[in-house]
Formats: sequence, structure tokens, C-alpha cells
Amino acid sequence: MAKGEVSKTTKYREQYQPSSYLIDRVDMLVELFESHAEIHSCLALRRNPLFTGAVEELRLDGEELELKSIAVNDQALPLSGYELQDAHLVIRQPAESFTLKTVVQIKPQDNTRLEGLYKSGSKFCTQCEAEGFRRITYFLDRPDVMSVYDVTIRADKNAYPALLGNGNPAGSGELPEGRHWARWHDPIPKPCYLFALVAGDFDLLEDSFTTMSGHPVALKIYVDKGKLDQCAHAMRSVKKAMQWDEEVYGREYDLDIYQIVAVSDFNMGAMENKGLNIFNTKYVLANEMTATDADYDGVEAVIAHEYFHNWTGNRVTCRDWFQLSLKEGLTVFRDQQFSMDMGSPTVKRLDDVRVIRTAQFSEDSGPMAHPIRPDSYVEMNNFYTVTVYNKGAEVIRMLHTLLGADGFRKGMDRYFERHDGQAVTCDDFVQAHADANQRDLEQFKRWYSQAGTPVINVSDHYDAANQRYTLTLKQHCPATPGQKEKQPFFIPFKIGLLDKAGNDLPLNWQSKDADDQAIYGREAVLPLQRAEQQFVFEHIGEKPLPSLLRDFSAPVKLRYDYSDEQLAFLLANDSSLFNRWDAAQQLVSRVMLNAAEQFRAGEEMRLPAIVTEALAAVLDNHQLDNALRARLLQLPDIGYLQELVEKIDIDALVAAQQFIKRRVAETLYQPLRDCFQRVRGATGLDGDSAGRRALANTCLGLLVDSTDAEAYQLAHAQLHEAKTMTDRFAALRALAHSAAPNRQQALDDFTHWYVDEALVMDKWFTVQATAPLASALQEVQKLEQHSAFDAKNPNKVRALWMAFSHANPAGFHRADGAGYQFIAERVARLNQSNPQLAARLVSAFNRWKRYDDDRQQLMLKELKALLTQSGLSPDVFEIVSKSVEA
Ligand code: B3K
Ligand code: ZN
Repeated sequence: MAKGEVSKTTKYREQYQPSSYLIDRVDMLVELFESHAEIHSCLALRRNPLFTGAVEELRLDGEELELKSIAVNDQALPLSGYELQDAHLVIRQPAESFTLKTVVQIKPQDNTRLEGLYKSGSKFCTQCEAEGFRRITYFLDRPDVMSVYDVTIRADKNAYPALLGNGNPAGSGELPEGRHWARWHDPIPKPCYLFALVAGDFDLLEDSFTTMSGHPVALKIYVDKGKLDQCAHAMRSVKKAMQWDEEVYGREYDLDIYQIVAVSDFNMGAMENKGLNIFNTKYVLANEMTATDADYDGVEAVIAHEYFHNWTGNRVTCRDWFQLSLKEGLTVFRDQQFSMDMGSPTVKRLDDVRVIRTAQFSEDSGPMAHPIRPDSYVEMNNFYTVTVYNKGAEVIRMLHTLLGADGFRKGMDRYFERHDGQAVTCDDFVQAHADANQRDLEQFKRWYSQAGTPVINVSDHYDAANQRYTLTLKQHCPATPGQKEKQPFFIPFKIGLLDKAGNDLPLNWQSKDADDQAIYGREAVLPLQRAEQQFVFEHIGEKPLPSLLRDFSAPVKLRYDYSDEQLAFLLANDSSLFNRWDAAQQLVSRVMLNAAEQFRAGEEMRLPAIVTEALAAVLDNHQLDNALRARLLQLPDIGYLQELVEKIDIDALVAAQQFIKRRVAETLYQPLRDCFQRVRGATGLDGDSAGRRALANTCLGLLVDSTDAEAYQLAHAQLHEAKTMTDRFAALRALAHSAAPNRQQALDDFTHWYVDEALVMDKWFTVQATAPLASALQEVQKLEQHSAFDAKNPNKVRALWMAFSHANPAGFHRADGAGYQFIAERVARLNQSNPQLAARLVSAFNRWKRYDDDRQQLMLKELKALLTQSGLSPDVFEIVSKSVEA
């Protein structure tokens, strides 16, 4: 193996072994200089009583560290006492317990991977999850080794007035030569992936929160100089999250201080380091003129997510990285619940379901399909996936549905009581719920071990003579890599039955083969446990229309043969608002897919009147709240449609989607215009104002889709007169995705206003990268040369390259393969500087098998070329090799 190259071997969950040693205490001194950093660490090591094997050596993890000195029990260790390997420091014949002191030198200034200690602009910061701590010092870099940390940071006082660490402050002072120091003590044992430090010159917003037991907590948000006017929303969000976790889960904060630092260079959204969360600026900074309503929601949700990790992730952590969903699925579920409580629950739910149905279903049916608790990986960073996170959250949601809110809370209480301070497994989590509720959840655990999306076929029969209605549910799950046969899942299947007037019928039902007692209500959660199961409803006086899988009660694909008229009826009447949206999506997707077929056959594409009538009724329905009406009117995008077909004919899908959008817009032009005029112009930050903006801007987008000159004028006027970024950006998006004559003018005006606002410029890049125009690739190539673009900055890479490859199907899948070539070349470059991000970018090729033969060949060619590249990182290697093999 070449120096600096890290192994591409596969790690298996089955091979878990407890660590041979534990580290009870860590004392660190971090000296920061302009050219390098020096890390002095003192580790109190002892044999792990749970480890039963013989111990001849101790292997500590360490990558790209320059060892300056090493001592055991304060005695310099002779060369014979240790061995330095490429990614390890091996101590020979270690004693039962001892202290190990090392001094290493590292180069944060040269760290472009943004893992370990690195510089973002003029600030030092860290990112240790999953395995970044080994790039700071020699350590047992695994989550089941938990230690109490004392950390001293030293740096130049002028350049780095703020020196921040985990836990509580434990002193600070001056040093010679203009330097200073600060010490931090974190009393709560933690795995090293939660370690963090920051040094820099920031603006600071301060506040405080008193916990339910009366403990005061200092709240601090550190941001770039000049950004203080973009922090208020983040601070409000922290306080809401703290209060919500007390009210809903009885969990309070456990340190004297809670700090958030926003940095511009960050590989993902944010990181829950104990007491010192480090955030991407995107999820902290927001004010009316820089952030849209969606950005505001994103800030609130991510702040809450990281805060909730304090209990689900930090106090109770993962035994090993295969258990990642233990903390991530659960914490996503918690942040989703929180957001539902803060705003419109239906809108939040359907937004979350869209992610599952597009990104997660796509992952589940491709080469990277894995259970929410993976069995193996090459590079752990590749498993921070929508499966582990979002499907993981759906699994927790099903548990919540099955146990009820009270039962779930009992289970959570048991989980914290039993496992506080431990590193545990997903099985431990489910067991706590089973024990607290005296339920057998063995079958439920299959959701953790089986990959793939179950399909449920539903058929029904109405027996008028006996007033009996029978639903037959059949489940099966397609094979995924390494898993041919699947066992039936335990699926909570929520339904209602509508009568002719559209009301829910009272239900009195029994499962034919389970010994459940009859259950009554107007909505039922059917416990589907077998491959095929019948549910019988008595005293049903008329043939009902079933409303199925309400609220998306399980992450499955549903098949039931609705007619267009039945879907329109559900859209107009279902008491489940979620299912109204679902009916709209099904109806419009169906006509889009039919139009795609017509396009393929060279026939004229058609839009049936029933669709425009149903959408006109939505526009007219003032009973529904505006945000929901906006969602009902948003037509499915290509990402959504792609998951509904076996083979993707991208040209036909694009043509059909554009045709249907334009026809809807032309047909409903007047009512859309009236609605737009009625609700536009709201300026408040409250939910009602945001709902009005959502509806107005959905109307505006459709008006522009009609290609009417007046619509272009409306958008242009809104771009200039807008009082919020939501309105301004919606107008820009509408124009940038159109053939409006003033399109370029709009883009130029926007950059003129915002060239100094990095996050707003990201939007400007994305809106062009995702434009469904033949010129998209050329535009992206031009934008790379723009002074605001920077290939070293992950936000910019996401805004331009990721947006183009992942969210511009027409552009990326150009028939000539130029889109593929362009992205593959960027992957190769990023592979050198930031492998983690390169792996995300290359996943655009994962679904190559789903496209037509020509495109398959073009994509495969790029993948194979990447595989032969020298110095391929494990990150990119894993994704590409799995894609090619599939
Ligand atoms: N736990 C981090 C993600 C770390 C990703 C490492 N590649 C953020 C979060 O989920 O809260
Ligand atoms: Zn998380």
C-alpha cells in the first residue's frame, strides 16, 4: 500500500469485537500555529474487562500524523517498544493499565478533506465523525471507547480571540508572544467522534435558557464578522428545541454552556459535538433578505436535530458504526416530530415522504441498497445515507405508530434509563421498547436487517348481502445486492373507508388470521405481518372507497387499482389531508406517464380534463390552508416519476412533464392569476404569511410555465419589488427555468445585488445548474469560472456540480454523454482534494442500469475510467465498484 493510501478493505458488522483497551481520561494540549499544529495528548489506558482474547500489542489509529515523542508512564518509549505503521501506532507488550503520552505535528492548513482539524477561512475547526479524530492524534478511534476530556488550546490572541472546546470552560489566560490559552473540561464521557475545537475571530450572539430543573445554560452562537443580523432565527430555534425536548421527552440539557459555531467550509450540514456544535453557515444564517421560508425551516430543523443528538447520540451512543441509525434515524424522527409541532404537520409530513419516495426508493433499488443497519462497508462516510437517516426515521415512526405515543415514550424512558452513558446497538433500542411495553418486536427487527422497498398489493371485495368488506394485502420485497430472499415485514398499514358522501365509515374489523380482537374507530392501523393477509370489516352498508396507507404509515410502495375518478374523489374528500395530496400526486403522475407513452409512440400528448378540474377545485377550496394548497398544486418532478417506472426514458419523461405543466398552466391561467393576485405580497415570518407566499409562488411558477408574456412581466416585477428572499428567489427561479426574453437580465440583476452573500450566491448557481434548458451544461461550465465559485468549498460544489448531476435530469443525461463526461472529470479532481464529497458526486451515476442502452454505455464508460484512476480514494472506489458490479 502506498504511503498515505488508506485500505480499501471491507469491514463487517458480524466481526465486531470489544476494544482490548479503554481510555478513561484524555488530557490534551493543542498548540495552533500558522504553519502547523502540535497535539500533546495524555491517555489513561486500561485493559477492557469485556475483552477476552490475549493482548500482545495495542493498535492505536492515526493517519497523516508526524510523531514527535512518545512516553509510557512518563518514560520515553524506546524504538523497540512500538512500531509506526501507515495508519497505526502499535504499542508492544502493553501493561494492564498505563498512561500514554504522545506529541504529534499536523498540518491543518493543508487539510482539504475537511476531516480532522482544518482551516475554514481564517478559523481553525474540526470534524471528527466518523473517523476523523485519528487525523488529530493517536487514539482508539471507535465509538465504544468513551472518555472524560480536558483540553487546553493555545494560539495567537489577536488572530484567534475565541478558543472553544467541548464541555464547560475551565480557565483561560495570557501567554508570552501575544498568545493566550483556554481550558475546557467535559465531565460527560464521550466517544472521540464528538470531540471538537474551534479557534478564530467571530461575532457572537448570546442568550440563555433555564432548564426545567432550574439550571441556567449560556447559549452562544459564533458567526463570521458582520453576520450578527442573520443569527436571531437560529437562537430562537435553539430555545424552542430545548423546550420541546423537555416537554415531549422529559430530557434536559446537561452542561453550563451550549455553543454553536458557523463555518463556511463544511462537508455536510452540521455536527453534534458535545456542547460545541459546528455548523455549515447554511443552517445558521438567515434573515428575510437572505433566506427563503424553506431555508428558515431548514435552519430550525437542523438546529433541533443537532440539539436532540445530545440525548440520542451523545449520552447514549453507538457501539459501532454499523449502528449509525440508532442515533441518526431516531434523531431525524425527533426533528421531524418537532417540525410537525412547530408548523403545519401535514405539509411537513408530505415533504418528508417526498424524500423517501424519490431519493430513498432510488437508493433502495440500486447498487448501494443497504439495510438501515448495514452489514458491511469499505468507507463509513459513504453510509451517511438517506436510507440510514430517513428510512431509519420511518422505522422509528412505525414503532411509534404501533406502540402509540404513550407506549413509545415509555420505551424511550426505558432506553435512557438503561443505557445512559453507554455505546449500544439497534437491538438494544428495540428491546427497551419491547420490554417497556411487553410487546414481542422480533419480527419488527427485520426492518433493521433487510434492505429494499416492500411492495404491497391491495385488492378488495364487497359482499353486499352480508354488508361485509374484505381487504386483501399481499407484501413482497424485491431482491437487493447480497439479499435474494426476504422474510415478511411487520407493517402498520393505516386506512380509512369513505362512503359515497366522502365521509369516513365507522370501522369494526378483525384480521382473519391474527387473533386480534375486533377493533373500532374511523381509522385503523392494520397489522400486516404475513406475506398475504385478509382484513374483514363488518356492517359496511355500502361499497366503500378505501383510503390506503394514510400518512404513509410505512415506507412501502402501494399498488391498488384506483380509477382517475376515484383519485379525484379522494383529492376532494379524504379526511386524511395527507392522502388528498397523495391522490393528487398519483393522478398527475399517471397522466404524465401516459403522456410519456404517447410521446414514445409518436402520438399527440393529452391532458385529461379531470386533472385540470381537480386542480381548479383545489385553487377554489378556501377551507384548506394555503401551504397545503400550494403542495397540492405542485406537479411531480422527474425525480418522482423516475421511481414509478422500470426503465427510464428520460427524453419522454422530460417532454411529458413539460407538456403537462404547460397545459395545466394554460388551462388554469385565469384562476391561477386570480389566486396569485389575491395572496401575494405577505411579508411576515409567521406560518400564515409563509403559506401565502408558498401558494402565490406556486401560482407564479405555473403562470410562467404557460410562456405567456404577461406572466414573465409579473415575475420580473416581483423580482424587483420583493420584500422577502422567498418572493425574490421564486421569481428568479421561474424566470431562470423559462425561455423568458428577460431571463439573463434577471440573473444579472440578482448577482449584482448579492455577489457578497455566499449563501445567496449558492442559490444563484443552483437555479442555473438545474434549469431544464438545452444550454444548461454550457452555463455550468461558464459558471465554474465565476469569481464566486470555488471548487474547494463544499457548498459551492453542491450548488453547481451536485445540483447539475443530481437535479437536472435533462442536462446530466444529455444524449451525447457530455454531461457524464463533465461530472466524471470533476469527480476525478475532487477525489484528490475531498474524497468524501467526490463520493457524493459520483453517486449520480449509480442508477446507470435504469436508462436506455446508449446512455448505459456512456455512463459505464465513465465509471470504468474512474476505476482505473491512480490514487482512487476508498470513498469513490466503494461507490464506483459497487455500481459497476451491480
Ligand atoms: N452526525 C453528523 C454527520 C456526520 C457525517 C460524517 N461523514 C451530522 C448529523 O447527522 O447530525
Ligand atoms: Zn444526526
